[in-house]
Amino acid sequence: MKVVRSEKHRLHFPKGELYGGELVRPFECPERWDIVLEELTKRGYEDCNDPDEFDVGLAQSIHTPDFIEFLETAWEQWAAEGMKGEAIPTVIPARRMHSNRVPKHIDGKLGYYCMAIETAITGGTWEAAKSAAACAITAQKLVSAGDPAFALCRPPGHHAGKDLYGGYCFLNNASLAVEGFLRDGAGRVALLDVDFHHGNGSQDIFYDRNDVLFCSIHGHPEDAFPHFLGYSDERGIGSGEGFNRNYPLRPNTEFSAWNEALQDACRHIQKFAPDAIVVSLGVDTYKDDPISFFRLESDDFTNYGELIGRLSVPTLFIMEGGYAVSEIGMNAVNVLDGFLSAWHYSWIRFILLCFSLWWSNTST
Ligand code: Q9C
Ligand code: ZN
Repeated sequence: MKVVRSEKHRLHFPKGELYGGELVRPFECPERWDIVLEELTKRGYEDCNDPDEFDVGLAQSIHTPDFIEFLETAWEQWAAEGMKGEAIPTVIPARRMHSNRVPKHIDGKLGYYCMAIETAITGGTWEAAKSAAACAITAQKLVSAGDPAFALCRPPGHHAGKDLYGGYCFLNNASLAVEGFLRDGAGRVALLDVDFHHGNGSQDIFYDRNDVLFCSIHGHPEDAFPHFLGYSDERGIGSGEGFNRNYPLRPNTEFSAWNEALQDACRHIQKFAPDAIVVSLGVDTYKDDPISFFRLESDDFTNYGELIGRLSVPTLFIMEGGYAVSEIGMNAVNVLDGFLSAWHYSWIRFILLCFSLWWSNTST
């Protein structure tokens, strides 16, 4: 399995995240990336520190062109207004206000495009977001060419919608990869989101489509961020009906219950018979995650990686959340190791099957 990553992620590191009424050091920090890479290197993963250029055309088929232009110019506009801090909205188009007229002033624009205000925009944010998207697409090409891959994306992406940023996300890296697979000839792609938080952005992007099956296992929106999406009755719309599956789970959920949800999701994925699977890999389901409430242990990550590997479908892993920084490497790479053990095993089974067919042919 190859790893695609870019040093440019460091260009995005706001000083402040609005949390509990205070500006704290962001949970989504560059050390997360360092620790995952360190673990990958330790376990002998092949490192490709060289993503291709960011593909704007592809991005425009996932995000609206005005949103992309906003991300590109937000910092300039903010700085031009003489603002002293990092760019954070203060006004949001709430009920009965205009929510489809893009404001001219940057304060209005930020509120228009934001889904959660903990996420600040800085001078380096756009470059970093583009580099994460480029990693996802480069890794998708590797998978299309026949090898499983891991995109060590930072900033993450699954909260970013067609025209929404927030929840630490700007461009939806996993959705871009899904679109990449479809462009390269896949007929159907499954997007499996195992991050602790509901992948509201990915759901938003593919909600009316039947060529992408989206499955998400996450903290129940009654109890957890993003609060306004992720209920089990959200099943897709129009021809997309039945192609969106949410598994909201309650506080303190242990691996056994979490794994049952994953098994159900895997059954649906199998029935869907995708040409590729993209996994939104957040490891904030870990028991000691500082902002989440599931109870997975480090070994459980290996275990569910195997389950995904047994699907025997070309698979791309995209890094999303995970904020227990010292354990993020072990947990994320455990999923990859688990996947690879089952993946290799399924090839051995396949070769044995071919051999036994050949043998029974020649011996009769
Ligand atoms: N009290 C990702 O994992 N804040 N984003 C939650 C909880 C936002 C998480 C506050 C969490 C965003 C990619
Ligand atoms: Zn998360």
